[in-house]
Amino acid sequence: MSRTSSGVRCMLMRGGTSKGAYFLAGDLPADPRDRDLLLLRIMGTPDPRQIDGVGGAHPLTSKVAVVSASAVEDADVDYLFLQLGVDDATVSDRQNCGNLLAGVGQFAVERGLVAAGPAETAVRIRMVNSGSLATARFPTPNGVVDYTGAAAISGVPGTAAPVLLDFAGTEGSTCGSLLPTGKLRDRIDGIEVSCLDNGMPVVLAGAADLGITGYETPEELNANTVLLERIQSLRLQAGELMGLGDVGETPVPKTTLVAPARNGGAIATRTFIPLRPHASIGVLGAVTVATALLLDGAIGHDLARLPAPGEPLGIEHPTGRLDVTVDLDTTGPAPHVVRAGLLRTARKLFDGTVFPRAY
Ligand code: NQM
Repeated sequence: MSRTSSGVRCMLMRGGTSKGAYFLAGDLPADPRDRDLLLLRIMGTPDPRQIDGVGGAHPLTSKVAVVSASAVEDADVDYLFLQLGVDDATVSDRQNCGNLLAGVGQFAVERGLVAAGPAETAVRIRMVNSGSLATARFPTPNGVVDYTGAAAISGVPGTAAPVLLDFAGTEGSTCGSLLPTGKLRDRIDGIEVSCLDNGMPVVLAGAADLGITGYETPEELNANTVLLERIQSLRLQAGELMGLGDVGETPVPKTTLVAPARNGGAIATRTFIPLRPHASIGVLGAVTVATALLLDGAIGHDLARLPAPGEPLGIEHPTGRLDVTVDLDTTGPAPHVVRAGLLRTARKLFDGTVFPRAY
């Protein structure tokens, strides 16, 4: 264990459109309570500016990945995602993060958990939060991780090496089933919603039903306190219906408001995590929204411009578009997700020793 009384080995990475601190599990306390208290001190939570830690003062930059050699045969590494609060001293393992996931394979090679291939490396990752499996495939010319490349993703300036993510078993990640309320639609506060979990528990509603266009900026949405109150009411009731209990203090379910696509995609989205407007959309959030679009009767299906079968669904968001492929088997009594995939990029920002603030 490379932990001293004052410092902990840590790599800061951008994963997709998020940023977080990556640790080897062995470099952190084994007891989850001690681990979480240490992580709060490292990230600078609770404090709206996280000024005394390495957190970035937003849920998208207050994230932690804990990585270890996998305990199961069909994976190379285990990845536990922890969402740290910014203003609140909370650490939650109740959701996945497909964005930080994008950096896990490269981190595993850098730390020697997985041997790099001569040209590219595929790392099989068990997402501990849900038990789902993902494969990350990325370039490793001459056996070394190369972060440079020509892949561009919306919400991140410039280009980087492509990380291809392929998911299996994401259905019911947190709630146990794809349609946790047992229905394609529910009615809450007089509005039709769909509650789905294909990697991320999401409540979908029509933007127009909540009195917005669905094309507002995150700043405009953040200033709309009436809207935020309505979203909180929706998600609190949806949380109960989805079997998640009282979700007042937890980051899931997220809410995504949908409107017709405007930029060549399948649908336009505005997502709240859980109340802060997302600058783009989460990876597994997008996978879940794309799944809803394919289900006749779910919110979004009728608004969507669906591509030819097998083609990616363009999920438009405030800073661009995330293209997702979802293979859905609808031949049985209930729809079943076969696989999902998408492209991300990730980058090592800093590798060294992080110093937690004193209590
Ligand atoms: O949905 C935001 C993000 C996420 C999580 C969130 C994510 C995902 O943008 O898989 O990536 O929903 O909290 O990183």
